[in-house]
Amino acid sequence: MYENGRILRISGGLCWVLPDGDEETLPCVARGNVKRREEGVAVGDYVRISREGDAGVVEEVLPRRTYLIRPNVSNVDQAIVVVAATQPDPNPYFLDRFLVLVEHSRLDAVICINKVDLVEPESLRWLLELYSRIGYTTISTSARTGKGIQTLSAVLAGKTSVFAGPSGVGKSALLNMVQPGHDLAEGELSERIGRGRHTTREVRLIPLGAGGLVADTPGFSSLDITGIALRDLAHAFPEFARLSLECRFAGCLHDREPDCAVKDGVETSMVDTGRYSHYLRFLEELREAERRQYK
Ligand SMILES: Nc1nc2c(ncn2[C@@H]2O[C@H](COP(=O)(O)OP(=O)(O)OP(=O)(O)O)[C@@H](O)[C@H]2O)c(=O)[nH]1
Ligand SMILES: [Zn+2]
Repeated sequence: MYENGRILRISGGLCWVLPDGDEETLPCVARGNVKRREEGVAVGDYVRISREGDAGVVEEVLPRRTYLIRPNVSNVDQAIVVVAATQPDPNPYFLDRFLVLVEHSRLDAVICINKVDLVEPESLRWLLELYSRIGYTTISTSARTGKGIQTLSAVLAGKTSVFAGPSGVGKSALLNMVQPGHDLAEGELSERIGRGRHTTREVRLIPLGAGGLVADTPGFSSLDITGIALRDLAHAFPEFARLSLECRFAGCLHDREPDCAVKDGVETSMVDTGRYSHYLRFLEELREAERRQYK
């Protein structure tokens, strides 16, 4: 009889599967046909297993809904894109770049402004308003004071999430707040198998007390957008995608085309000028990459 489960970790040639309804992972080997899969086996995969004593066999990998590379993790529902209120100051260009990658991977994006203990709440209003108007869930947190951590836990509950965002914004600190002690277990394990604590290792999904799973390694670290097709870029801007139905041309790139509803939206302040200028910069970057490729 097969059981369903989820791969939380792959190491030492074993898949550590959390069977549905269980608390402990079960070490499993992959059946030959599973090993030979072109798509491979990844952390986050939903699998069917058969149990053999204290171990098991991965018999089948179920179709993936989403798939991220670096770190390789499948079936992620949402990315928590973290920016700092200050230290470092929020950079909307990089925030939009993360959002483009998240949208292109078909994940939901949640914007988390951390380190709110360091600023007056008023100074963040523009950022929260800009992104919530587009439709993003936004939360404000402090990993130092604990403000907003309950809200963050509620957002993570029942879903599979990755943190993303620039260096130094507090991604590790937030993970430690939502799941205290996950780091400790990691250190103990590394010691037991005789490696330093800071050796690179595979991504892991950490089960949260409040339900849900979160990757212990941030996603979208490369920020490379060149895999995105020109015509897909605007789909990664939800407010453009909505307006583009009104553009005169079906394939409108919202650049130099006449009768463009997105450009009209910039004129009437329906579309934020900063977001639009970031879009044009990304578009130019993609065109440049295409030119290099065909030269
Ligand atoms: N004041 C304040 N400091 C914070 C907060 N969250 C994190 N920090 C500090 O910011 C620094 C960076 O935090 P990290 O959690 O390492 O940031 P990170 O995003 O994981 O950084 P990388 O590992 O480089 O990607 C540390 O010194 C933290 O103590 C916060 O909410 N308030
Ligand atoms: Zn257009």
